[in-house]
Amino acid sequence: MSDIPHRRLNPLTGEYVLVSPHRTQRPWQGKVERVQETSRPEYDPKCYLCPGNERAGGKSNPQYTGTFAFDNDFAALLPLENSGQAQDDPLFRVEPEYGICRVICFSPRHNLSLPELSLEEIEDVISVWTDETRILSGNPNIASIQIFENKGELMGCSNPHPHSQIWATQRLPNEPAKELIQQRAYFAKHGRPMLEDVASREMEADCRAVVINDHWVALVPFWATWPFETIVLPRFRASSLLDLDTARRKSLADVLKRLTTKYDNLFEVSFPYSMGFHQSPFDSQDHPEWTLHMHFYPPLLRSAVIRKFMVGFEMLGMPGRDITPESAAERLRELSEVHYKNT
Ligand code: H2U
Ligand code: ZN
Repeated sequence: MSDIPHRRLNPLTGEYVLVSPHRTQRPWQGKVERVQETSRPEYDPKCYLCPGNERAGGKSNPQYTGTFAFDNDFAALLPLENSGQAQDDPLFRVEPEYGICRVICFSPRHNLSLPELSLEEIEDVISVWTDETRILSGNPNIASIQIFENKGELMGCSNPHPHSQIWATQRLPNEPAKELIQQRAYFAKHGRPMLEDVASREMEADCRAVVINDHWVALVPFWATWPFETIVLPRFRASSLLDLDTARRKSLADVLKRLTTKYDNLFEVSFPYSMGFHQSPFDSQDHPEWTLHMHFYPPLLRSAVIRKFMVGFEMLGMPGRDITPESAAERLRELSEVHYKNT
């Protein structure tokens, strides 16, 4: 199968991806292009996320020394319930949407990124994500919480200061909504959560796993679309961050540090991506079908500058890839877990 074009089903979304491995007989023959990374200061007086600085919205940041969370000054959603006008037209439907947008700084240090933080610092970030989830999920108008990091100019990130965002909404956005339908159907048919079965099958198969520890596995999914896409799965039952104890938060920090270090080492560049958690809906129903997981969607393909574009057939037909998920996983697995800046 590995050399012949085929399509693979993504059981989480119900959508297919086209795999065309014959197009890259030797995917790594091209020379690795390096980019000169400009070094950034620990503190940037012009950065709106650095401690003590004034933000674009006019508020000032405290002299924070660890993590720092605040309401997004330019929120995409407003905390006003049912304020807008609904329009029940089959062709021009409108539904008002309520939401809360937060920004979470990982560190006061302007020039660090996730893999460069200590394990304790990453654990603190996970604890803040968990606390935010607890508070937001207690709001009766919130049903879905997206925690994500947009990293790198390539991903449209506006500021290199290490930070993530949270958008909490009244309804499920498209991606979690698809995942809910698919996980529910699998659970109804097999009596087990889909992603628990994926994690145990992948542990047996051992050809797509990239980083493993006692509680977590990070792997290139069988159905990956982006060249070096990964999914982080728990090896225990959990449907949201609220289900993690201290040991599991600690070991998640370990997996995140090792995975993002490998990512940086792949092309020796601070690796751009969008990553985030998919937690169960917070809609006061039970969600035995749902497994907490993280997606990493990095755009780079062959070097620090050559990225994948989702265009042409991929926009009009279906997403596709040339290098197989198995060869991407092998490549990531071989990489060192010592950050290239420290060697
Ligand atoms: P990125 O993660 O894409 O870089 O976006 C940073 C967020 O920070 C963005 O949503 C917010 C923007 O609205 N922001 C503030 O809340 N205050 C500011 O002073 C500038 C940016
Ligand atoms: Zn900064």
